[in-house]
Amino acid sequence: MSMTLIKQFTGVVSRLILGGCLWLTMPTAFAAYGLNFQKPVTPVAQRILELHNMILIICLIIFVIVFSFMFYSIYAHRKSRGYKAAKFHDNTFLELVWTVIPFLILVGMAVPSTATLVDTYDTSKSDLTVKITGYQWKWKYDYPDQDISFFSTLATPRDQIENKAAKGEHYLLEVDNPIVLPVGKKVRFLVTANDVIHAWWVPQLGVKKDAIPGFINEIWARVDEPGVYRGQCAELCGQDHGFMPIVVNAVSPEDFTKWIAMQKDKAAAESAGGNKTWTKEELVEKGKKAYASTCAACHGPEGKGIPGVFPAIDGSKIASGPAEEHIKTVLNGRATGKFGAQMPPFAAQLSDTDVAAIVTFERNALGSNKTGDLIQPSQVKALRK
Ligand code: HEC
Ligand SMILES: [Cu+2]
Repeated sequence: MSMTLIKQFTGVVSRLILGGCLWLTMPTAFAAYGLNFQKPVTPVAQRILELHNMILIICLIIFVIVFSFMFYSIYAHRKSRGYKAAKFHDNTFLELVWTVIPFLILVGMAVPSTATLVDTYDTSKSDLTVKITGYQWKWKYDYPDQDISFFSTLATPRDQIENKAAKGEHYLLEVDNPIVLPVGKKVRFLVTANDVIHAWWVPQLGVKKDAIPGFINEIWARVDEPGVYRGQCAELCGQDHGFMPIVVNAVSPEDFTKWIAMQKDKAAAESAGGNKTWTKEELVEKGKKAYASTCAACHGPEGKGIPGVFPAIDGSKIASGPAEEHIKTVLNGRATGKFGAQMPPFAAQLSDTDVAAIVTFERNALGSNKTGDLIQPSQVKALRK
């Protein structure tokens, strides 16, 4: 290496170190970059944080000892002082020391790590079970014992995502229906997925679990402080993988009971809606909202699609042809192979009323579509397999 190259190199390194030191001394930098863990709110999250701190300190001590020793040796025994290296080998005592000490350190780290791991997997004696299912790109929460089930989708307005509006405080970390948990109760999560691999991750709960189609993974949390805790899907699960956040609402057991009752009322109202006859305005209004949360991710907020990947609904032959074909496409999905993606089936995700509303909206109020017909929930019901 030539002298100028060495000079350049040391210049860059010293500037990096200087910059790093300056950055570390700025208190705002810590807040903005979130250097530490988020505040733990479950016993497991607390244990994970303590484990992390302990191991970090052990690493730091080893780092300081090893590097001090190394730099001292290089400096004190340098050639310009005429130092001559000792010529010995096979020192049984030294060899024992450098085998036994690392072994003890490793055991010292393995014992608490394993204990924490065992704790995170111990889902026994739970008070409540919630099944979590990952979908592209939303979460479904089932409370089997309470007979409740709902979807949770991103609530950030499209305008914020496309930089047409200022970003909100919880940009991309807000949902329409948060998962609600009672504080002080051990909740067992059964985590799975419907299409591709997702991962349910809420840092403050100390929970991160892969959601894999065909498998059910178990994990648990006991939230001790009421509050709102946010997380995200932690898997590259498709084009909108950053758009399936998680919001956990931890409430008192009394509020939880009230919430359960409210969900039941909502479900009853929804199934009553399946039997009633709707007006076109009602359907279009409901359908517009449901389209935005369920279909717009692929077909676009204005139904323009993405050429070659997602067909446009605005001007689509199906959305202007016979209604039966349109409804069936939504219920059963489609994969003609002509596009870079598949249309997933929505029969299990959407109620008859939702499908009727979305299809009516698409046929009458999306882009230039204007068939003039309206679809009732009973028509959707008749087409379900
Ligand atoms: C994950 C992405 C995705 C989502 C979400 C999605 N679709 Fe699709 N959709 C597709 C793809 C891809 C096709 C083309 C499938 C094919 O023909 O091979 C398609 C096709 C369609 C078609 C037929 C269009 C035509 O002219 O061929 C309609 C109608 C439709 N979707 C409606 C909906 C509705 C209503 C929703 C919301 C309930 C929805 N889609 C949600 C990906 C999606
Ligand atoms: Cu995901």
